[in-house]
Amino acid sequence: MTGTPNPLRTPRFYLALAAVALAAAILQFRLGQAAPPQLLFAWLSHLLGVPWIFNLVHALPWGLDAYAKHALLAASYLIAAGFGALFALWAVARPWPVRLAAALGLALAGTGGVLLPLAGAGFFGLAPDNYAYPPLPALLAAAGLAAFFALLLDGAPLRAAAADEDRRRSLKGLALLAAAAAWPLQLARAAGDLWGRIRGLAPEITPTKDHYQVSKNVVNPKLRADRWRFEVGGLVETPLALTLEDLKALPAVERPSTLICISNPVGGRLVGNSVWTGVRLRDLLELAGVRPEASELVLRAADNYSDSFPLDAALYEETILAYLQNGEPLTADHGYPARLLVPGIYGMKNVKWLTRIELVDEDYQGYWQKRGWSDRAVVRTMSRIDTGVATPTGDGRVAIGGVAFAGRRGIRAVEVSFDDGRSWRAAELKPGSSRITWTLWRYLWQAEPGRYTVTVRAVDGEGRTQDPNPRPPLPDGATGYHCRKVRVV
Ligand SMILES: Nc1nc2c(c(=O)[nH]1)N[C@H]1C(S)=C(S)[C@@H](COP(=O)(O)O)O[C@H]1N2
Ligand SMILES: [Mo]
Repeated sequence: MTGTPNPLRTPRFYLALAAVALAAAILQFRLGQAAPPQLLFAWLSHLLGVPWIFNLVHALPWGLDAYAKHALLAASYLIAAGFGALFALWAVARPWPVRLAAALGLALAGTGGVLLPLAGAGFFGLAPDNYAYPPLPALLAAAGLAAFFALLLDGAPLRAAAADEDRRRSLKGLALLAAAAAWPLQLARAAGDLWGRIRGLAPEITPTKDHYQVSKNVVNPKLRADRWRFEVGGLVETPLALTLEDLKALPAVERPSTLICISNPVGGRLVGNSVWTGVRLRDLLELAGVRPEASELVLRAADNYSDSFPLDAALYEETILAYLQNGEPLTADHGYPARLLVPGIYGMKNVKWLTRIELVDEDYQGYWQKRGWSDRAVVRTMSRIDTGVATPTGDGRVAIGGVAFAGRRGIRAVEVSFDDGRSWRAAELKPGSSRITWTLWRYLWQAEPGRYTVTVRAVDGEGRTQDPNPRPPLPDGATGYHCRKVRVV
């Protein structure tokens, strides 16, 4: 064997491939640009069926479900880059016209399919109007690709194993350092009042960074406020077109409101409670003048998403077009510059990146309804145990807790059972929640160390106890009691 080693036989080749795929995926997430892997994802999820993917993603342990889309995107880049590299390797040994054609083809595919979409110009330059245009990513992606091909041509093996050993040791050191830094933080947290001290219990107001994030998109749109318009049309007297400035000039309301995804499984984390600020939708509808025939609203968004709900829900005084979450402008993932919040119905009807509302006089089937999910989508009563380990209260007892939510009906009571539902004991409710927010609950008792199986159920504001029959999220939202092992140490 002489000459340059076969790149396919070097670990560096595969490392470089993985690094480029990961870098492209991360870039795409940071910048919110649509690219071919998104189309591939849409096609795959269509082919495999959405419920199947949902179940698979929800089954992932350790909160990995939050990274499922990143992994999928990285994998699709990896596959694309792998095919490109194989094709290049095949072409290298051919006569020059084939080499030239292959080089042109790869350059075209790379530019039109990767660089332009990453730069915000869309797939082969076909930009959707609302996406932003940062020029930097194109350069970064070009640099990444150049580095990749440089690595590919230089087939040298990885550094010596000793260097690896060093790296492993310093990683271990870093992990220990992080763990040591986390310890005083834990202690500081334990000093608060009991509600705040129960380990694992969700805070009443979910910080934006912890608020669950769901959308149909692999990559969410990043809209520019200066180009954004919010329109009201259809069966109205005066169609409206408002800028973000116009919207902010109208009287605003602010209140906490709980959002829950219809695909949230029993005990799941796709639920959050933020403080939202915005304009009452009914004020906007009053400005436009709703015609008497109108019975339903169709909501359309910049990501080609749409959904609908009945006019009476639009007129609730808590239904708002929000532009602040927890006092800050909406983040791109939560719908910047504005999104709808309508209490009592599942998250999917709370349209983000909202661009248009149309009043119509007939039933409309939105994005998820066409895929089998409920159209009425009224939130079912749920309750969750947040604590895997009970917290000592300091007076010889231990505390467990969680959240309960019933859409617009409010929570009247929460009960826990230690004998699989044969007997129930009343939990304490944290005062101060509203009808449209979740309610925190806790239960304190004198306990011997050991493992306990705890079940929880809630009673809504209309006096109805949560549905005990286990049902999966599709099509109407999950039902059944949350049951969980709790340790007392
Ligand atoms: N434009 C648009 N709005 C959307 C979606 C979407 O894919 N596109 N997903 C919906 C779904 S399924 C849910 S559960 C909520 C989640 O809102 P959040 O990410 O702010 O928690 O947004 C809804 N609004
Ligand atoms: Mo959802």
